[in-house]
Amino acid sequence: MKTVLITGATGDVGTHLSRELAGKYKLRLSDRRPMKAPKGQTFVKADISKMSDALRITKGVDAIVHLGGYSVEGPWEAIHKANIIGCYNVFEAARRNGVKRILFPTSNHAVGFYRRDQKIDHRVYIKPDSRYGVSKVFGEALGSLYADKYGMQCFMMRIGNVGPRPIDKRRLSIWFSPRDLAQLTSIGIDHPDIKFEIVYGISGNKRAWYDNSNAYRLGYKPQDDSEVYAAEVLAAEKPSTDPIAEAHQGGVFCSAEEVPNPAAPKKKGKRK
Ligand code: 15L
Repeated sequence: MKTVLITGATGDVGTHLSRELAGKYKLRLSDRRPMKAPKGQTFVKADISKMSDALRITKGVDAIVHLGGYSVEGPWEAIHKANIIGCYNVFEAARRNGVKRILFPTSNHAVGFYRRDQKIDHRVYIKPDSRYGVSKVFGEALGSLYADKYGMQCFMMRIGNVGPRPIDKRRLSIWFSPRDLAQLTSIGIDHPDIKFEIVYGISGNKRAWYDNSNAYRLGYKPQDDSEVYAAEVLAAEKPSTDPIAEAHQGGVFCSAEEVPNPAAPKKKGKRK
């Protein structure tokens, strides 16, 4: 059984992922916040903005799913520490420890300034919608560098919005169910022929803005489609007062300076 490190394990995506992958891999969970590891998994407390911590947690694993970081638009200092320094530390620590495979859950916000009437694939040039989006592009660039220069196998998932169900009209296009997240992550961990790939982390949504053919080429067969929730979600949707958010795929990330985490609506700038 492969040993897989999940950073940012106490966050929303990390919680869904570790639950879904339990039993399939030997999971080593890590975060700067403490948690009790479920049976059969281990937890290691670490702050990835410190290289010594990054080196400690990446030792002896077969693959890394690097979820740890600042997960929404917010102050540059926080994004810089977690998503630029922290992300670099994880890639570099993986290289020094001889870990070949790294999965980086990048974000729809790396390309959030594409308009909603456009369909984009994995080859479009980047159009980040926020400082957060720029930090995700930085992670994609690190993946490309570490693949080309050091022969690492890097799987970049531009994640939409993970949750048990889509929460609003925009998320009907980018929803990613936990079981589809687990399936795509497993492809990233196990596919024998990964060098550097960008895929979109979304379910098989009828309303998708993405041509996800690269994920399908690698064997991804999503089981869910947000369309089953569409009538209910649209009936609850309030009319938009933000034409910039409404026109672009990244929504409010395109217009706001701070965005609350939808998984924790009362707290700003919560970490994944
Ligand atoms: C993201 O990248 C965030 O991590 C998540 O909290 C959501 O805001 C999501 O994008 C989204 O676009 O809904």
